[in-house]
Amino acid sequence: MKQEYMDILKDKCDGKNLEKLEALKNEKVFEFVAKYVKLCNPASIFVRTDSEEDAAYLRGKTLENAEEKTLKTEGHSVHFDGYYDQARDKSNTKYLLRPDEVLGSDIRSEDRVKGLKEIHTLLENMMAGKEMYVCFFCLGPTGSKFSIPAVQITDSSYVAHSEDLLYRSGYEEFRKNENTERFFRFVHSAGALKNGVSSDVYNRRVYIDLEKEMVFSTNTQYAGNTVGLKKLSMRLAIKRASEEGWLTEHMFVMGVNGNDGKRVTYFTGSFPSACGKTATAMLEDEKIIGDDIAYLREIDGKIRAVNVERGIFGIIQNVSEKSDPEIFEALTSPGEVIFSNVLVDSDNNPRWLGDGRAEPERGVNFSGEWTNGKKGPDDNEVFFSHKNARYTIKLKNLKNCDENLENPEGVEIGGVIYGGRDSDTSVPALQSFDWEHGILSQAAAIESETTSATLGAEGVRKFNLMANLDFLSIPIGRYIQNNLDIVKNAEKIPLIFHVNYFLKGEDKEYLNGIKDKHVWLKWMELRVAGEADAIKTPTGYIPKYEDLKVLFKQVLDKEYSKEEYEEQFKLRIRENIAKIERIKAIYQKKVFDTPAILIKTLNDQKKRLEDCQNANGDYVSPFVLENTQD
Ligand code: SPV
Ligand code: MN
Repeated sequence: MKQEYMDILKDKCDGKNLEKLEALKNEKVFEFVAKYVKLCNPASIFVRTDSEEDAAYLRGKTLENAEEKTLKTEGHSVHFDGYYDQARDKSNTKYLLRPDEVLGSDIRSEDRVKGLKEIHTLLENMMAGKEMYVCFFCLGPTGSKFSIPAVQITDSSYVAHSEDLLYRSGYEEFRKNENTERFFRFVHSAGALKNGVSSDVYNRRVYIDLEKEMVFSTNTQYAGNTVGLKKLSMRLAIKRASEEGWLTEHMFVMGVNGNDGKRVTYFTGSFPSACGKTATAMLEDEKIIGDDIAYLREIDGKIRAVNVERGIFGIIQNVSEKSDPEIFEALTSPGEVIFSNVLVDSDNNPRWLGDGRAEPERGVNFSGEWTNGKKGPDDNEVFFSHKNARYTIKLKNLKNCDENLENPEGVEIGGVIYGGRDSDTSVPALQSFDWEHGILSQAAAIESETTSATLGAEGVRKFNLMANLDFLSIPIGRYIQNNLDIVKNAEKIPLIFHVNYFLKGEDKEYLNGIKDKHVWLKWMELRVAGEADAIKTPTGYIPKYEDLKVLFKQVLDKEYSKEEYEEQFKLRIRENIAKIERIKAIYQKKVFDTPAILIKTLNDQKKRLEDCQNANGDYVSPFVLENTQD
């Protein structure tokens, strides 16, 4: 280690931790750590290897620092984020760009020089009196060509602990590959703490330096802003993937059993937050690999994917024994789980909205002592548990975790699913005509209606292509082109599907039950295997009534009526045309590099819809469409 780094580190780092660092023989790591030790000025440094002893040390620290408290069930703990720190801070998350770099108007950025200066000034002495945790991770399975090494520096034991559950340890990978020069770097400080939570919310920042593949985060604890390996790394990985010809997607990866369990077909799926993505990945009796972020590559003519993570940071609202038995069981059994922003009741048990039990009258939550009817500092009513309350758990603690989670080759993808919250336009399940049609008319056209879980009015449609808009670090048009190009040398191209779990009838009630998604997945599995027929419509292929009737019986033991099918799968032409106009306006007015083929694809779809409208009216029964097949 260069003397200048040693001089900085030896004051803060005891012999044991210095040894752990030196064993890596990696000057780039020494340089990075020394630079931020000097700037942030922690009281001490802990270096995390892959050992269980180090994991236990971090768990102990979370309790000592009061960032977590133990709950009644063995292995369970709770963490609270500050009252104003309950979600990703979109307005303070920015890319640091040089004056000649342009990402587009929907992607927030800041002048690189100015932003770097600001964040380095904020970080000065920010860790004074605290311990700095230096942690090594591997994004994706270890020993895999998909994977990316990463180093996280943080002064939050909660962040380090969460990362332990969510990511593969990477210390040994760094040690094996002494010359690793290119790795993602994350620097996080929770900043000043009051009652264990970040108190300086006005100086909350998440700044992304794409050039150095580095992200800074200050004055926040909420995992979406701080766990570098999650959404922060995703932004870096989208850029790297674009340069190297693969994809980083906001996708789950899961296996669906087919042919009476003799076949597994793997799917990836992209849905905006709070649209059923985790619930889909976690379907009972199917196989979960991941619920949030996937890397996809074309290898030997096939599209293969890995889960970037090894754990889940999932929304806990509405997880009940009835709706999500697999996860409910894991959340109520002994084992390592971090609950965040739930309520802790007088028995020291976690409680959350929609947990299927009688609502508590009092307890402790992210607002402090809570009783029914409490108003927060902003005068809003405080629910007993936050709508974005979450759980953090290792996937291997789930009964339905797939054996390929750690497969360095990933899994071959048979189908890709896109979805959003749409009350009145798309049918519940739809297959695109081909890859290009799916990417352009479905993935690039995702809109999702806001819920009461987000700020602002409810039911407003928000454009969110591939459910990835929040994380794009390249211009939108290029990102779409990358999605088109990934299959250009593929021999087996995955099918693309679109789902809508949120369709409502005239009475504003949902037309589908919460479990119906399982039927759509089974239908898709049959389509990939070539074992189900479909009806061609102007927007894509839809299931046949006869097939769904059988599947509803098999999967849910439910009689599925012709009337239900007709109402759910009728083609809503007026709404579909209106959607095309909205999406076209975005691509024509707001996106500067829209691929020409996108507008053509939307125009062709509009023409097919208009022809159908002229022949059949605004709303067309699937039975009519079936009888007019060419
Ligand atoms: C999401 O909001 O899409 C999440 C949680 O997966 S967060 O870590 O906040 O991004
Ligand atoms: Mn997500």
